[in-house]
Amino acid sequence: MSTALSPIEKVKRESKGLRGTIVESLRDEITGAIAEDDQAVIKFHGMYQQDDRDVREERASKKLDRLHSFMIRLRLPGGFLTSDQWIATHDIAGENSTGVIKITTRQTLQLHGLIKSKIKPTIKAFNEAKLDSIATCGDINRNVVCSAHPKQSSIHEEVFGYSEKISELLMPKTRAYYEIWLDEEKIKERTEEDPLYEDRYLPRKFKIAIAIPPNNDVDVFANDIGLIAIIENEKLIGFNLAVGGGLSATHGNTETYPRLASVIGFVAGEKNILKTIYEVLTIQRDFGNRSDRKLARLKYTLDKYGVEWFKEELEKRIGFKLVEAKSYQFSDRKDFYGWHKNHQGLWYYTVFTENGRVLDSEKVKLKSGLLEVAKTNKANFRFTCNQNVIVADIQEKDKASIQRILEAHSIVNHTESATSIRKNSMACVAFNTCPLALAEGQRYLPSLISKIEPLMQRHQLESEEIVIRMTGCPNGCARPYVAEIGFVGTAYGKYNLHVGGDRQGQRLNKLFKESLDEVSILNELDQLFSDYKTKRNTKETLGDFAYRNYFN
Ligand code: SRM
Ligand code: SF4
Repeated sequence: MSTALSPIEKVKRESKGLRGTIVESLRDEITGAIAEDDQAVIKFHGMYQQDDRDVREERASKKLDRLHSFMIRLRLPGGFLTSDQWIATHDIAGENSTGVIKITTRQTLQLHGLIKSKIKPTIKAFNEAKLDSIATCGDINRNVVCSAHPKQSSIHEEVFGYSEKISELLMPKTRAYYEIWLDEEKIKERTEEDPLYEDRYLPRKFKIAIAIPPNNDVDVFANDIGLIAIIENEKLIGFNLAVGGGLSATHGNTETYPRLASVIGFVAGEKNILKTIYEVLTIQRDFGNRSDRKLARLKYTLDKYGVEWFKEELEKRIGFKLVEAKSYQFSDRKDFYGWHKNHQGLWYYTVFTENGRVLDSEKVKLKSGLLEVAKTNKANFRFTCNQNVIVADIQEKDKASIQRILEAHSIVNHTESATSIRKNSMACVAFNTCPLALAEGQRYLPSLISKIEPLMQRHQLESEEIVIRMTGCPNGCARPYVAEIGFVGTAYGKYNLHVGGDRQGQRLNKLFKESLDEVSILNELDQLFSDYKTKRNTKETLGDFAYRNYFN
């Protein structure tokens, strides 16, 4: 096994505080791309260089360069925007990108298709709206996600506050973002010492989620750190700490695997909670694999050294013992569509946003409708890890007028008429922008679901809320390994079929059939639904049934 540092390690260390040669790359008008090393550095500023894969081959045959553009991802801890910020995002998307606003599986927004010269104006415009994209990509802590729906609990605001505090705590200290994109003057004397990230940052990306039981809408166990809010007598008393979750695997590389986070204890009090999170990162910084990026996530560090070792090392660094984990129970992992009221009497409408794509279609004028809602200034916007938007914090007196806007743009009808399986589905971006896609994701799943719906009807299963997810490659961006039915792309038009995940995201599914085309997928599902219908136990979910029936 090689112990040489991976090339990205050198790029990070030599990046002069994440500056690299981005400024020079931006000035280069000969190409729409940026220098190779800068492509790694720019990720820490929340951007990816991409190219339009639909035209890649055609352009190559004409000896043309790839059609480069950039994707930008916002930092939105807990997934919250004010109405003014939504309007700004809408306008920026229209002026600078493809126009589609993409809600991600980590509760934030992405814009695609920015050409190089539009990056700076985009970041400036976001900055005016008090939004940034710092550290949403790269080997660093990413967007901190939090249970989305305030109906969930009276302590929602307090827990949501933690997502902001954690995000702040784990931000890089460099001013590179402000200098490069916002023309902040470079002050030579300014020290940029970063005790957490030093100059090497983390060995790999790092993800944190906070769940408020009984809903695991954030898929808390799929994260490097999962915090499970423990509530007693309507008060937040602290969090159970889970570490070492991560989903990616690489086809053909048996050293890689999805792993759910292990719950290692309970921690109370803001100071101790933040200290604990911080030190989990320092352990990963110091012990994570910096040679092989495929084995560099915290889950591999944990499995290499052992959970007990990890706990001891953590307790040494934090200076106190973790308490034994408290009991908790998850009963769901879903979004509560339609209207709901929270404990303060404020109203929330969760809009079904298929695969998180906010755009106007013939059926539903989602983008125009949300803009009109925002213009009333009577609602905020919250995003969910199931890729939906919640029109939020609406006062009783304003509810009827918001309802009228949602109806006029067919948003209510779209949300109410979608089938259960569609409303519980998710797909990753994949083609045409993702450079790693082997198969389609969000462009294909909706049509596949249209073919699965009649099967469900035939077996009288249409009211079942089965969690179904698809990704265009094994990286797992739509978390297919914790779905009841998961599709993982292997080649164009081919998917591995995984079944047997539970409904709450507490058990990984298993590979059931390999590299199926559409006809085979539908045949397999037909058989699965038939078995389920005839052999299931009372109230048994499809995932539990499949696990019991096929793998035990
Ligand atoms: Fe992801 C890489 C999209 C959530 C695991 N992911 C990518 C890239 C950036 C491709 C790349 O490296 O160039 C994709 C950009 C596509 C595009 O054109 O937009 C991409 N990931 C997404 C999003 C947008 C999917 C979506 O449709 O919503 C999600 C953005 C989340 C966010 O807002 O930050 C997204 N990615 C996830 C998740 C789910 C999660 O975090 O809950 C996972 C699995 C969980 C995990 O991290 O283990 C995930 N993405 C990956 C990986 C594998 C990481 C690993 O451990 O090996 C990669 C590839 C990599 O990092 O090398 C990846
Ligand atoms: Fe791209 Fe693969 Fe992630 Fe889908 S799962 S967005 S194809 S990296």
